[in-house]
Amino acid sequence: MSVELLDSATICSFIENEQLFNSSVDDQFASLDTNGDGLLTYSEMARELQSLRVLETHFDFDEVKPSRNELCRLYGSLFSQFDHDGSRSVDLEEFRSETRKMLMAVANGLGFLPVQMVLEEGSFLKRAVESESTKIAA
Ligand SMILES: [Ca+2]
Repeated sequence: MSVELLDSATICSFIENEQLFNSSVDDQFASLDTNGDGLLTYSEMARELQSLRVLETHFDFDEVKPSRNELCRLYGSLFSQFDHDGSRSVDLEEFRSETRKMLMAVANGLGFLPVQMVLEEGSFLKRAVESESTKIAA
């Protein structure tokens, strides 16, 4: 984990770089798909859902700790956001489009002022920051 400065432009340029974005999403999908059947079940998604939860707490100003039941409900509703056709599993197409939507939402929430965030190694936001810094170096 590292602390990075993030602004909406960084996230937007990451999403707009289709090749980089798709390969990042594909990597993430493959690492979550532990049985390699090309579909993510709820339990395979659990790790990703938890990292989204971490994201959400950054935007949560009142520090209310949710109960276990509330967390289950939250993960369940996040999962069904990904599972567009309600098949109880998430395919690559669904994963791509929902990840894009969520990153857009983060970008909109950030606005123009950079915000410091704790980012996990290999997370989408971390990749966005890395791609931005290599662009500046180049
Ligand atoms: Ca699977």
